[in-house]
Amino acid sequence: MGEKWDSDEDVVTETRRKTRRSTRPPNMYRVLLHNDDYTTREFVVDMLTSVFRKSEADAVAIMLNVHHNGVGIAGVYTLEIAETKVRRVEGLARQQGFPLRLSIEPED
Ligand code: TYC
Repeated sequence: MGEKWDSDEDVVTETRRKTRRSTRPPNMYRVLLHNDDYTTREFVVDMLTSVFRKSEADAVAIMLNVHHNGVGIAGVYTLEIAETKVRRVEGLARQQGFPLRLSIEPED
């Protein structure tokens, strides 16, 4: 009578909810790279290889795409990783006096 926490129903409900939460894929975010007239091509390629782990060929292709179209995708990550990469690149860029801009947008 009135035993609140040991019914089979409670145990099953809590177990299922936790399992579902832990297996849901994380929300993903695009890191966008914006063109400007001052940041060197070499800096952009170097940060794409070092921070975004692109191959040299992919880095050059992304840089040229941004140079010609104004904006392009540097990579797609969870929010915390996207924010960390943006902060690292902005730090490197400012150290060298470049106005390079990046932004983050939800993938879906
Ligand atoms: N437009 C720059 C130049 O001609 C190169 C560049 C490419 C800068 C991509 C920023 O996100 C960028 N030096």
